[in-house]
This record gives sequence, C-alpha cells and structure tokens, in this order.
Amino acid sequence: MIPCQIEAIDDIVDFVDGLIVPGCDLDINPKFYDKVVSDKTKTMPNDEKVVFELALVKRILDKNIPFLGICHGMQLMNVVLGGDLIQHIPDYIKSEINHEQPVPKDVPSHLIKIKKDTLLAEIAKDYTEILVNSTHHQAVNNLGEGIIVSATAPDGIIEAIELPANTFALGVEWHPEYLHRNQDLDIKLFDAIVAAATFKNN
Ligand SMILES: [Mn+2]
Repeated sequence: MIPCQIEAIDDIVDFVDGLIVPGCDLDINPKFYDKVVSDKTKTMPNDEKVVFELALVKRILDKNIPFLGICHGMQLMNVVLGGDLIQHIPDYIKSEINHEQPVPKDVPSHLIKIKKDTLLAEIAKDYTEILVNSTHHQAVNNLGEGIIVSATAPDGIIEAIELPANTFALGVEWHPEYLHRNQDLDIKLFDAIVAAATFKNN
C-alpha cells in the first residue's frame, strides 16, 4: 500500500520498479474525461483518490516504469492519456454478454480475442482466445494517445489495452487475480510485470 498523497509521488516513482493498480468498486468521475456524469455512474465521494491515481499513473507511464492496470487501473491508464470511458455498457450496446457476471469472480464468464503482435499476445503465447471473468459496467471508449487495443469481447467491448511505446504498459478489464489458480495466462500476466520490473532494475 502506498500513501495517497500528491507530494509523495516523486518518492514513490523513485522507489518502485513497477506498479500494479487494481480494481475499485467506484467509478472515475467523468469530469476527468470531459463528460457529464450519467445516472448509472457511481463516483467516489471525493476526488482525492482519483486525482492522486491519475497523477501517479501519468508519471509512471512517462518514466516508462512497468505498469499493469486491472479494471479501474486500466480505465485510469486510458483517461490519463486523454481517452474516455463508456459510463454504463447496457446503455451503450445491446449485448448477449453480461459484463457484470452473476457468478463469483473466480469463475470465467465470457471469451476475449487477443490481437496479434501485441504485448498481451506475446504473454499469452499460443492462446488467441481465452475466457475471462467480468465484473465491470464501464469500459474503455475512445483510446488515449498512443494506446492500442490488445483484446476485445465478442460484442466489441474493449477488454485489454497497451501502450506500445513503453516497455510494459498493459491494462486488462478482467480480474486475473481471481483466475490465476486455474488459468495459465492470468498468472503469466503477473510473472510478466515482475520480469519487466526486475529487468529494468538490473
Ligand atoms: Mn467483460
């Protein structure tokens, strides 16, 4: 755990070899991507946490420090680079897929397709499609500067993004921390950021 203090960012960035930003039950206030809040968006009670996170992720990406964003962490990555979010998927598309799965998080519920020639494809090796869990009602919409899509659901919802200009900057919309016991790719994601952070440190 690191303190949510803007003044601490220089020390944090000097100290860390890599950063994983996990999920969050509350949404990023849409004012941070120049949109009006929808009635389905559940924003945080104050801006302190997200202001800190946006500033920290920006510095981490600027300094090419290995970064893995999970769900909320992926959405932060897109927003800091000028992208925006779908505020509530069912208001945006009619889909067969329920991205807020009723089953527990350690049960995968929908497929994703991994795009060729991406960092995610390199980590996934032989897998081009995998099953993931899905507990999000928001998703990446317009991409931030320099970001590419590395995986999508069959309904077109973006499930992973990355920043090819960086050594390791990846965002995933699912929660690999709940699947890693059963799925090879999910543990490989954590192995890959640890390897990138260790390499950078040597
Ligand atoms: Mn999903």
